Amino acid sequence: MADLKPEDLVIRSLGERTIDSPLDPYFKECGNNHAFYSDDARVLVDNNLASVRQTFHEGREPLCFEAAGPRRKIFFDPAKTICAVVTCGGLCPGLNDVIRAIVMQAYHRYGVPRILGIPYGFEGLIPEYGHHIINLTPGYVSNIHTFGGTDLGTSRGPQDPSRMVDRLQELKVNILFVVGGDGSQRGGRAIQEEAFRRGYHLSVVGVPKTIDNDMIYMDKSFGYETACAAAVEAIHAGHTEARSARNGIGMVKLMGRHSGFIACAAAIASGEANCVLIPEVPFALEGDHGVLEHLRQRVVRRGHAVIIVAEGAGQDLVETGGTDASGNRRLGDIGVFLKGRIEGYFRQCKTELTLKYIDPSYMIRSVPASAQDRIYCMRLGQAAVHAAMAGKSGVVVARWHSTYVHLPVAVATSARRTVDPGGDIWLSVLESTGQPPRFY
Ligand code: JJ5
Repeated sequence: MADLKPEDLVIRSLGERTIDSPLDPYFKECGNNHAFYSDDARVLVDNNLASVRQTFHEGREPLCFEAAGPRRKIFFDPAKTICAVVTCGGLCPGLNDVIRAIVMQAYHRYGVPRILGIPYGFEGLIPEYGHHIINLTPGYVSNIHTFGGTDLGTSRGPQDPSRMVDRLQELKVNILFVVGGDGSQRGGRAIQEEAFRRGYHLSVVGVPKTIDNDMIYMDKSFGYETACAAAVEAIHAGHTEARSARNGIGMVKLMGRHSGFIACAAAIASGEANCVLIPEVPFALEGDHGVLEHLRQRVVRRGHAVIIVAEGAGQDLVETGGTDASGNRRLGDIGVFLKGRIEGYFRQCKTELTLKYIDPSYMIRSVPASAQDRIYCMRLGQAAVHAAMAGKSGVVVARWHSTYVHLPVAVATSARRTVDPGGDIWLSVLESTGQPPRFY
């Protein structure tokens, strides 16, 4: 969001906070006197010193996010609070860790006795689907983080906010945690607005999910590092296949509908990629300076090549049509398309070729989170519970400049983060692959 204004960053609360946090005696016992955060604690949006100086120079305060963390006074009386958790959209490493963190924090730290699991995404709030609400206890969630996927189940797509609020009211839910992507966070906001309209005190707090790492004002999204590590394994398989064949090409398609962060990171980390194609950098296939001839020359020179293609790359070249249940535009399969074109080109040039195409998307999405991602999911889940108990609503939790913050849903969903073709990540890709700066 280019032109953020201070009022865009104000976090809505359901009302005055009058209840002493049960964490107060706990923190004292732990010897931590600094654990509570005031609502005035702020984190700079732009921490570049020159920008900060400029805003002061203009007589303005620099733009800041509200810091996340436990509040001394909270809105909800834990003993009378009912929480619910829903996971939406595609799988991402760490979903179970987030569910577990929310349950453990709400139950053990705040003393919330009842936490409901909404099955299969927003569908679980529509009775006609016949899904059964799950009673989430510490016992239920204690081991779920050792598995990938989501123990709650998931589904794509929106449901009628009014009907979902009917169901939440019926279940007497006070707090809804939405673990999902931008569409689901917008869905959560629609629920929050409908509840507000009815005068129903419902706090909706989101934990943003995007395996593509394309959220703005987020250092990194949960599961992204785990996904990169799994993607490196797939690249290694592609490299092994390529090296073991005469004139072998290993082609690996990685996630990244609009942002090629996984493709770039995994390619750099693997040290085995010779060519990376991402949505942010257009490329030509044909001609002396196109991808096809570059690959052919590499194969002739070195006997093999490894090419990484992000799913959203080269969409100008492939047929597309329609949208999926989440409203995302259906992408043409650039992997299958490229495979055909590469094989056709080598045939035409009478250059022998063995091409192995690997599409590891589901293997990557379904792995359990790495140790670092587990820690991160735990912290995001804890921050979400603190925000909700304080009565914050219409927010997602994020980590920005290494600090946990509250972002209004409207800000978090206002734009996506992409790889800067003139920036240092892409430069590292060019340096590590040796591919030309442009295919034209
Ligand atoms: O329209 C979008 C969009 C807008 C912001 N489509 C995909 C991704 C996107 N973003 C980034 C984003 C991703 C996940 C979450 Cl939870 C959020 Cl809030 C934003």
